[in-house]
Amino acid sequence: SHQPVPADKFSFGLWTVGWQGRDPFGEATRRALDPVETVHRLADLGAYGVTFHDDDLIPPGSGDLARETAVARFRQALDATGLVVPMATTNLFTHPVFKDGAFTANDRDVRRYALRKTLRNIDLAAALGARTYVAWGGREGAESGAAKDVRAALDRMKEAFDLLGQYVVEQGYDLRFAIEPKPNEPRGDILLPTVGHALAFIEQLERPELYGVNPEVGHEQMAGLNFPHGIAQALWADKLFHIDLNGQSGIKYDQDLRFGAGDLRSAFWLVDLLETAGYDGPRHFDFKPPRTEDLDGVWTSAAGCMRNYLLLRERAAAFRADPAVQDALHAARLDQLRRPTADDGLAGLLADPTAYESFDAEAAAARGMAFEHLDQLALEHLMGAV
Ligand code: 3MF
Ligand code: MG
Ligand code: MG
Ligand code: MG
Repeated sequence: SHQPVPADKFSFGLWTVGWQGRDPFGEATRRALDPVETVHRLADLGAYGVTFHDDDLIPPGSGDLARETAVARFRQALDATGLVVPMATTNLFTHPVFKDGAFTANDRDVRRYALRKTLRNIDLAAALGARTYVAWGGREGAESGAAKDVRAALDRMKEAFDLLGQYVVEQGYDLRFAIEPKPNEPRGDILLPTVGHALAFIEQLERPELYGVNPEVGHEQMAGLNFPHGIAQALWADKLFHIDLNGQSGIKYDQDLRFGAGDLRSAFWLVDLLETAGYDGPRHFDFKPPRTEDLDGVWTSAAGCMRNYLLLRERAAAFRADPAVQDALHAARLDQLRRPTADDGLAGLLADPTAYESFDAEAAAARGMAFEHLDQLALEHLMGAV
């Protein structure tokens, strides 16, 4: 069915549908949304979860009473709709105090404030039942060379994540961290720019098992990278803790189009991968309904994210089930790739004359791979021609 249901595990950030359309060149084009209204609208559309930055839910500068009221109203909406909070995150980028970053700001007092702000929202995330805490290093970066000592900044980044991990363990929270890479925007260059950088960083932490990644479609594509390939490596490393789905057309600013818009072919392979690789986390949309839209357009855009995912899920399943595709996969020797190269061991490999002495490299080189036929079948399925 193309009608989303909670079992599909679709979730949205408050800041996505709530984006008012402010950009570097223009003012807001839409009014602010009340988080309670958002929870009800998302539930009506068939989503299962809602996520938030601390500041999305609790307006910055709120006193204790206003904070408690905001949280209580939100909880009430969750209870009324059955929506869950699978993930929460911290806004460490909007306030001017974070202009040089948060965990890696050169100012030590800014770093200490950023950690306290994060720890405070981790308490709220745990209280609301979140199992994943996302960390996007919004302004952890630089525009010029000497402004950031990158090795010292990575020491501070590690220090921050180790402290956050220690806190979660000491509090007994059932919460893991998902680091969100992004190559640039709003800084000229951002630390941990890609999935690969983040995966390597995690291995340097005190408790690597507590940390994974939250890759975003557009962020990897901004770096010119193949998103499904990055996701496959994260899955291979058991580190795909969460995912930000949206659309992007090539290497340009962070477009945050609705899922399915932008690079549709890449979206097809992404859904094929998520649905066949056993990923069972949220399908989280981090998109921005374009500022051309009124609020009706916002909800149309949100519904489109989910519908496009479901359509692609159907198309990908049909592709995999097609006997012609199975033949084409065999002809392209995908089954051979799954077989170990030297299941006879190093000694067997060295002793096997067919592996080298009598191997006919010219004949092997002349064998076509039949990938074009395979990819054409994929396109036909994607375009609904079969
Ligand atoms: C920026 C993003 C962020 C993160 C969010 C969650 C505002 O490009 O993608 O969205 O996803 O901060 O940590
Ligand atoms: Mg984006
Ligand atoms: Mg983004
Ligand atoms: Mg994101």
